[in-house]
Amino acid sequence: MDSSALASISRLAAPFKRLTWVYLVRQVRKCIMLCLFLTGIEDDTTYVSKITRATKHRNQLLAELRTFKPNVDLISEICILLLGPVGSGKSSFINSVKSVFQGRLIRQAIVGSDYTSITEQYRIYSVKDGNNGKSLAFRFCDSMGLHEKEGVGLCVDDIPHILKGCVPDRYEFNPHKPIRPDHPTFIASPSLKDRIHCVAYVLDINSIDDLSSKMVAKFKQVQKEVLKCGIAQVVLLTKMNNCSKTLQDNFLNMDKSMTSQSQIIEVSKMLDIPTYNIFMVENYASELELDPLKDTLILFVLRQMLRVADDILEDLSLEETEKKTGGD
Ligand SMILES: Nc1nc2c(ncn2[C@@H]2O[C@H](COP(=O)(O)OP(=O)(O)O)[C@@H](O)[C@H]2O)c(=O)[nH]1
Ligand SMILES: [Mg+2]
Repeated sequence: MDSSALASISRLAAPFKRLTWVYLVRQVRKCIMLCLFLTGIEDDTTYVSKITRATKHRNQLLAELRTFKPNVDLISEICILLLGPVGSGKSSFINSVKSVFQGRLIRQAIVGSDYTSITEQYRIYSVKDGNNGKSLAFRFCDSMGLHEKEGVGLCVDDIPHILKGCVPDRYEFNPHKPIRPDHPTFIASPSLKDRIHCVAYVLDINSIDDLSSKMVAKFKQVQKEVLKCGIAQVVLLTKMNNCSKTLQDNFLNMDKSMTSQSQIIEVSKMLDIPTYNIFMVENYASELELDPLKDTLILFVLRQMLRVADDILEDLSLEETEKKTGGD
């Protein structure tokens, strides 16, 4: 065979050689993936990639919330009131938010599901930025738990006073008697900054079906007061198990992943609150270390709450300005 014939054969064979190489590389890659899977390393690589992505999102949300400022000049902090049955996770949510900003677990708000161990005090908590120790532009109000029975738990007649900002930090609730304007610590002329700007109804996601009709009626009673004051309302469903699985690690579309959940649809119907204002969260309970996946969800939920409050605040501030100027 002459050299020109050899050259044309080799030209003709070139694409097949390349195909063979591609085929070989693919086979080797498949073998490596199979070995990794069999040795359990593949799971680890997926886990590491999940944590890396969660950490990135957590840090972005942290940066955004650290510089958050309410839209309205009249206030420097958005005040979120948590309302819900005893044991639903109100205090744990406050501790969880504090923990994420401090970079370590904080157990400041008293946590406990035993009725007798529950404090009857109204508490207002600011949240500090672990980087510089400064207070962030939001705070939480932790109240006594709601109970279906009258004379047990937070008295509904206390609610308008709490919403208007008349109840001071550390006020001791009396389930039988609401605070009165002649109480020595009653805040008689609260300004917009003392008011509640967002109410979050907190419910254990696993006990939605067990909520009695009396409890739902109590919620409706409370909602009536909240609506009368023109305050933003959201729902926080706590104790979600394995948040990353439910959200399918879709950090960019967490709102979409949430609103499609059956519990959210159920609560939306029950409390007549749109699905986009109902959030799921997994609080820190018995953990010893922070988890970037949990942090991301906690921060995401907090950001959504602040956005809802901010939108409504413009209306409230207008009302306040009108009051000051005598409605001119
Ligand atoms: N697993 C789990 N436990 C939680 C969660 N939130 C709260 N808890 C636990 O539920 C119990 C009641 O929580 P707590 O914050 O005191 O509820 P509160 O009465 O509404 O303030 C405590 O034992 C918490 O550790 C959560 O998201 N997941
Ligand atoms: Mg509590």
